[in-house]
Amino acid sequence: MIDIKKESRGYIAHGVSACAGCGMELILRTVLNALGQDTTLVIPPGCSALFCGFGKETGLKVSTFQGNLENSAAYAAGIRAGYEVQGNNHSTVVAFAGDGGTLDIGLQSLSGMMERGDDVLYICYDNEAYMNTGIQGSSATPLGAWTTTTPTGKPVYKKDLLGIAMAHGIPYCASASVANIKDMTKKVEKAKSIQGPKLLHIHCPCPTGWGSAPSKSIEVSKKAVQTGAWVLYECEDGNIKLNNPPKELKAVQEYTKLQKRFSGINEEQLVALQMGITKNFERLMRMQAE
Ligand SMILES: Cc1ncc(C[n+]2csc(CCOP(=O)(O)OP(=O)(O)O)c2C)c(N)n1
Ligand code: SF4
Ligand SMILES: [Mg+2]
Repeated sequence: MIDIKKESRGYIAHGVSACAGCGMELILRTVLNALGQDTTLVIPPGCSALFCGFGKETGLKVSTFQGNLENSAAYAAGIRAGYEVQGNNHSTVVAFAGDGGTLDIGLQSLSGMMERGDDVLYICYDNEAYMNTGIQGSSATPLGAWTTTTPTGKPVYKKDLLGIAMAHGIPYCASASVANIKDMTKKVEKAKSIQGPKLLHIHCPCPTGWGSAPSKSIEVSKKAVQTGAWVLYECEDGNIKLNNPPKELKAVQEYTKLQKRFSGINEEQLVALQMGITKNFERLMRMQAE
């Protein structure tokens, strides 16, 4: 097999682009650089589908299939099963889906994949709303954040995707962020080396939906990690490990003030958001110690 990456730069064609400062594009480039040519991708509708292309054109240099929003995990499991029948146990099969396609619409098929133990790497890039259809709130939207369907700020907390994955007892799951590309690459490589279902939940800055400056995407992501709004950790065979956790969390305003989606947040919501973040961080630290 010719490794296209050696022939050109990366596995995404030049000239194919998302909005300026999009975290999703950086995540997909990083993931494919880590996985290599022998990868088969399933991508549902969402912003990442633009890389699949239209008609006879594609922006991706690995095998890719665009499925439906509700069943990326089922498609990936089916492809894996087909490869096994053909005697192919070397290709990495990956579902690459947004938060809406994962935590809401595709959750049932993801649960089935994890329960059956299919050898699939599932990656959710989490930009915390249905961005491709105009910024509707999802169950991954944080408390207090504006979206077109939560005009006064989302009234409830974000769903805990890794908690759901851990409850299925899968061999490996982890969170990652563009705030730390080295850490993300390590986790993708580790997931590739493990047999069975793996899930990576990757925080994905979206300047268009978050109202943040395109040039500040990495800074915003770093603030998410420093405030505990996004915790970097992994769970391997049931053992939780936080990856370089901050010694002390910064106040959540350090993160929210960089994004217009939080500009209308009221005092009560801000207190609740801070409380949820602190509680979640302390809970994970306790789970690590157990
Ligand atoms: C079952 C179904 N419902 C709705 C849609 C319309 N739709 C296409 S893309 C999209 C947004 C998906 O959001 P997410 O998975 O978070 O990805 P993002 O656009 O944020 O990258 C929606 C709702 C669809 N294709 N299928
Ligand atoms: S709307 Fe957000 S996720 Fe979609 S391409 Fe633009 S920056 Fe990326
Ligand atoms: Mg989304």
